[in-house]
Amino acid sequence: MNSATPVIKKVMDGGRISAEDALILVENASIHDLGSIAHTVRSRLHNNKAYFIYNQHLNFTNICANKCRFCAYSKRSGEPGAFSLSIDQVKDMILARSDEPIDEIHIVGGLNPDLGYEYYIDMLKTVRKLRPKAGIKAFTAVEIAFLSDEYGLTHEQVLTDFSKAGLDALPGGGAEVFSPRLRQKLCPEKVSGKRWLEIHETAHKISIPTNCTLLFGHVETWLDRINHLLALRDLQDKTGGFLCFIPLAYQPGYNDLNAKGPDGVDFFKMTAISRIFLDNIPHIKAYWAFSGIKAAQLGLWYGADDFDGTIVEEKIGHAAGADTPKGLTMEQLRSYIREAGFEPEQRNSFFRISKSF
Ligand code: V47
Ligand code: SF4
Repeated sequence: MNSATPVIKKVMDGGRISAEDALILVENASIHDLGSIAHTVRSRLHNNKAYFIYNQHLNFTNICANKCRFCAYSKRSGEPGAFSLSIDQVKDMILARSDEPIDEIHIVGGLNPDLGYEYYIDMLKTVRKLRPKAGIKAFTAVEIAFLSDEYGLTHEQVLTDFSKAGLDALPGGGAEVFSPRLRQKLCPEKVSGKRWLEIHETAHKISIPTNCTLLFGHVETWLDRINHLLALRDLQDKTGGFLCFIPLAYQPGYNDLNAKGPDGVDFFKMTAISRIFLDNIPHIKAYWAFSGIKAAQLGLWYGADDFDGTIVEEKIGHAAGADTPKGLTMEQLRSYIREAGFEPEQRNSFFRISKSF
């Protein structure tokens, strides 16, 4: 008997698998079996639905005090291509699309010490005023930690100030891989995995929901990946505040890491094991901007239920050579989902359905 058989049975019976079980699955189950059980789990939760959102990405600066080895987006102040948007420029970017019924503004940036704490508050208030009904999903735990250190505030204070200024949710970036050994290699200046988790726990405590991610397909092993998923699942057992997990496919261009990036089989196995293992996180995202549209469509058959959104315009993966479009229209999103064999459901930042088709 294949050692994966009892683990497959456990999943099919609705049981929770251990980290050891997950390793057995990824090492011994065929990609078809993995896809099939991930699809069963996904269908129990979401039937034939696949979600998407009308969103706008806003990257307000690429100047960053860190130098993560996988990042092609960040620049030093004064370097050619370095930029920071003024609050008026942020306003213009939001106003330029005021005729579109955008449901979410996704805001992230580098760690730029020249902006000041009030800049963040002003930006949130400005966006909230111009887009009173949209969800504002802004600032990774890495940015929250940076502001807390820079301005001598607790994580809770920063999150509370931001929530009062309009913040609705935190994106999942900055988690990378929690292994301290790998973080030392990949992003030695970045906050530890432990602190990333603490910030999300604090956000959940004060009713700010968050997303979570894993950057995969570079120098990490399956054991590193599963340990990362286990830390997320443990926190979710405690707080229930994660909305969605996003396996972020590493983009290998123009950065110092010199790693290859995941191939198709790796992408589908990673998506499937995420759905199977994270039995307490409601949504798994197939992030088309990093995986490619074709892989994201098939990702919906390997456990994913969310297709992200229009984006316009994705900058972080594209700086690292992503060859996907920088954005999609709502019509394109609907038709990619339909052509993949699923029912498109337009959602908001909290994954509440705003429109069925
Ligand atoms: O934290 C940086 C990653 C993240 C590369 O929460 C890279 O809904 C791949 O977190 N290859 C930001 N990834 C993106 C992110 C995200 C995106 C979409 C939706 C949500 C959400 C979150 O991008 C960073 C870092 O992990 N990143 N460089 C690279 N070369
Ligand atoms: Fe800075 Fe984020 Fe890039 Fe790291 S991944 S260098 S923290 S912008």
